[in-house]
Parts: sequence; structure tokens; C-alpha cells
Amino acid sequence: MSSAAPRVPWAGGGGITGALLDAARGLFRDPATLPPWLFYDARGSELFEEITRLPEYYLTRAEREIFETYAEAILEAAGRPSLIAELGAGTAEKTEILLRTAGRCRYVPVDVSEAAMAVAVERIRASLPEVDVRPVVGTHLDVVPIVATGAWLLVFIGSSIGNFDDDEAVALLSAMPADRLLLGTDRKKDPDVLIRAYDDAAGVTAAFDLNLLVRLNRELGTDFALDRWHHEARWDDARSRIEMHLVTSGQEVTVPGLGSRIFAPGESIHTESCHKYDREHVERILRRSGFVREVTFTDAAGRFDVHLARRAPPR
Ligand code: AVI
Repeated sequence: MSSAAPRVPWAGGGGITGALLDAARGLFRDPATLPPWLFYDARGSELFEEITRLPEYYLTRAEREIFETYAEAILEAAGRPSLIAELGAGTAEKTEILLRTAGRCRYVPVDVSEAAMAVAVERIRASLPEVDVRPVVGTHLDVVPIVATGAWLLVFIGSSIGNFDDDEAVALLSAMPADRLLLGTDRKKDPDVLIRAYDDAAGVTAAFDLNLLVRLNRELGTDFALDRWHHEARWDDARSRIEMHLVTSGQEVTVPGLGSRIFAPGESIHTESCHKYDREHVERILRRSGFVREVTFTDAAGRFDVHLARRAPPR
């Protein structure tokens, strides 16, 4: 790896097949990796929706509680923005709570999943006709040319920032010309609670993880034998993150156009990192990205935070 400026992994470019092939190059690294944006084909988006309803996956419920309790206070703190853009909007169910309170405004949701976005756009247009919805199917950085510099609120919730390491998170947030930022982060907590949230009893997260291989077999012609791979969630305390891995009992895998790799028994593909934060960690990322935290909203059980930050004045 070069020591060049950190890449923003969801920057995309080159069309979906080119992006998939590029992503598959990670299979030849040590350790092997695949990027988390690959999860969200139509089936992956459905499985993610199921994850958000699992008893073990508290994140979505905790964040929704924050929106239901504090929507008015959040908008007040954000200066009642007339333009709200959201990265990785998905089905935008939590943001809809904010939009309902906001009233007349423009909403620019951005997501790689066209299916999830279609659901969100149809629902919000039907229930909130005063909101002017302008969807963008694309990667995070595709929002930049759409919104003007200045008075807008960037919404980045669901602990999606957690998929990035700190340098990547800073590169992404620094590229956003918003003057206000609403950032949802999951708190560091008992590792057993975290492991269960990412390895649920019903096996939905396992199916979500394994769907990556189904997708690569279908769209790139790889030959992953699904019965030779299983899902694992691991807690890395030093990095303060859950890592999702697909672990093999051993297989030689061929990626058409790129070659073959022998995976020994016990080797894994690292498919996702989900960082967990304390207040200082969030403030450090915000400061490095040119924002200052103004106020933090937390659910009653103290599991999840939503921070409202403002662009720091130039020094
Ligand atoms: C979207 N993202 C922030 C979720 C998370 O919690 O890191 C994705 C996820 N992966 C497994 N379960 C949920």
C-alpha cells in the first residue's frame, strides 16, 4: 500500500462491474478484504432491513428513540435548515421523523441501493408533500456537486461512520461542504452485547455477510462454495471495533479476470469494520474534519449518540 492520502472507500467510479472487479482485488490482499458497500444489492438491502428489527440489533431502535424524542431540539440546534442531505439514506425511516418536524424543505437522499431509495422516495413524497425530495443514486461523494456550499444540514446517521477508520472518516467528512452535520455514532459497550448485535441468534447477519459471496458468484462469476464459508463477528478492543469476517474451511477461489487464490482452513475475508465511540473519539474526528460538536442527544439507555456539529470558523 502507498502512503498517499487515505482513499474514501465508497468513492466509486467506473460503473458497477468495474467497481465490483476493483473491490474483488481485495481478495488477493493479506488479510483478504471486501468493502461494505458490496452488501447492498437488492437482497442485501432486504436483509439489512431485517437486521434493523432484530432484538439483538439495538442501534436502529436507540437512534429512532432519539429522533422521536428530540426532533424539534435537533432542528432548532441545526438552525432550521431548508436543505437536508443524507449520506447512505437507505429507506430513510428515521430521517422521515426529522422531515415531518421540519415541514417545508428540500431533502437530498444519497444511496447506492436504488431499491431502498425508491421505497424511501415514494413513501416520503406520499406522506410529506411539502418536502421536495431529490434523490441521488450513487456513492457518498456524489452529493457534493448537487448541493451548494453553505447553509445545509448533512445527515450521516445509523453509525455508518463506523465503517471507516479515522483517517477515512476525516477524508469523507472534510469533503462535505455543509455548515451543519448530524452524526449518529454507536457507543463503546460490553463486547458481549456488541458481538450479539453482529451475530444474531436467527442468523440474519450471517446471511447478510454470506450474501456478499452470492453476489460475487452471480455478478463476477466467482466460484465461492457457500458451504465452505461461515460468518464471524469479532471484537477488537484496541481498535474499538467489531469486525465481520467470512471464515473458510478451505477453498481455492477463482475470480475471472483476476486469477485464483487458495484460502487455507481458518483464513478469512474481512468484510466490515464497525467502530464504537466515546465522546473524545467523536470530537477528535470532528475537529480533524473542520467541525465542532455543539450538542449530543442520547437514548434513555445510553447506548447511542446523535451529535449536532457546526463547521468550525476559519482560524
Ligand atoms: C450500516 N452499518 C452502519 C451497519 C453497522 O451496524 O455497522 C451495518 C451492519 N452490519 C452488520 N449489521 C449491521
